[in-house]
Amino acid sequence: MLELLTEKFGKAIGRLRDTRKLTEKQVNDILRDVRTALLEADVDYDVVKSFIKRVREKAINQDLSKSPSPQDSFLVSIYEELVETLGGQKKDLEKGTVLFVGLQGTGKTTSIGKLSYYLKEKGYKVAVSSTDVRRPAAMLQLQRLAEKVQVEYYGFEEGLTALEIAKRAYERSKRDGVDYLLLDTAGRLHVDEELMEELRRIKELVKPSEVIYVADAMQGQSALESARTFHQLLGLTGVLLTKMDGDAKGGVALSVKEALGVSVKFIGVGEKIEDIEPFYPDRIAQRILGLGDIQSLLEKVQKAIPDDEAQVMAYRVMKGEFDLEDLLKQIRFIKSMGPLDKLLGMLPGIGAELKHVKINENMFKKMEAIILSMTKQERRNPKIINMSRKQRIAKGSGTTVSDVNKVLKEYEEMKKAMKRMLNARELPRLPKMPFLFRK
Ligand SMILES: Nc1nc2c(ncn2[C@@H]2O[C@H](COP(=O)(O)OP(=O)(O)OP(=O)(O)O)[C@@H](O)[C@H]2O)c(=O)[nH]1
Ligand SMILES: [Mg+2]
Repeated sequence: MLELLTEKFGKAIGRLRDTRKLTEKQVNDILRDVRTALLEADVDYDVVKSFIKRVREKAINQDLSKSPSPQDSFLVSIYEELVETLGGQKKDLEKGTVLFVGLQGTGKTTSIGKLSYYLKEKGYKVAVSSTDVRRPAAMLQLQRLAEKVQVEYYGFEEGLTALEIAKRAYERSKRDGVDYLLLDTAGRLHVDEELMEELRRIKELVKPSEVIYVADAMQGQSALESARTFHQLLGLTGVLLTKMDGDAKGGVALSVKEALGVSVKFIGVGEKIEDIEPFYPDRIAQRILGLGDIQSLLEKVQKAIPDDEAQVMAYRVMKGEFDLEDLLKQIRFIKSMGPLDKLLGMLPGIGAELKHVKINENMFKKMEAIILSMTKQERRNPKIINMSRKQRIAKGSGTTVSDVNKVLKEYEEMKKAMKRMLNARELPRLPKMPFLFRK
């Protein structure tokens, strides 16, 4: 996701870091690179123009030559304006009835499933319902998702109109005291009057707290054209961008705020139920600028490793007791966090390079198999693993002795690295702003 932008920005930022003195010419050169990066990533032309203008004005007003570190100041300007372009402050989803609208196949129903999961995990009471009466399969799709996530699905007898369903679902949600009622609507191939009229009347009836436009990021700028029509008629309050995991260049994410005046609130990053992320402009800007998305990464890790487990493990590492049982646990945690390339993409500086590396998920499976073929005693005390034991382990896991050696070596290195890390006593606190990169 956003790899292209990250890669292209990387070039401009690299140039910035390599300069000793930041002259006006260099500022212009860097801004030209930034401009190209944005245009190539399919960011709306007007958005690019105004972005560059704002950064340049900021640079002039600040008088970079007077700054103790002109490079950092300039980079901060780029960062700040990027955050602004992406929507500024992250805004939460208002409680109440949330109406999802958009063209056919953009991911409305799937996203409602994901979002109901996301909100339920946060402890909210969620219900979903579908007004897509033209296609019974569409309602069934939502019902299945609701069953999977275990949130309430409001189904009604056949033959009701979309409006009647909306009304009943709304009334029931009030009675049930739900925090969020997520209301699905039918999609169309093109913006058409009948659909717009139906949506308008649903809106009037349920007075939604949010009207979320679901857009397919792969469609690039054209996704925004129809969004404008929806916005005029319905007054959107936010956008959910789906398929950000695909080959989308990501430009839409940067164009939404300026084009519509509302922000992206969530992004879909895969087909699975947990593949949804709230959209944090500051974190995304950090990611694009190659500063990594440390915060999101931490959240992911914290979710996968329960606090007390993590503490026990840290304590064991410090005492030099980190053994292969612990490693096995770690492998399982990592696996439970989902595809590794997604995870690593959030790390500072790695995102852009990652494009060329193929993360070998099989490696983890192999490691797991090897460790599982060891006896408990061996896992607790890897020192006793001699040649004949290695042969037995290799055979048991369907690998070779050299594979076993690799795992053992990796374990030793990991143990050392972890110890070093914890010995640094206090891990540096993560700064909110990217002041990190003085050479
Ligand atoms: N890769 C990927 N696929 C997605 C994402 N969101 C949705 N999809 C896929 O997009 C397809 C369409 O999704 P739906 O949720 O049925 O779309 P819809 O907007 O409800 O479609 P209609 O009801 O026909 O208008 C499905 O195959 C989803 O799995 C995403 O974030 N990433
Ligand atoms: Mg649907």
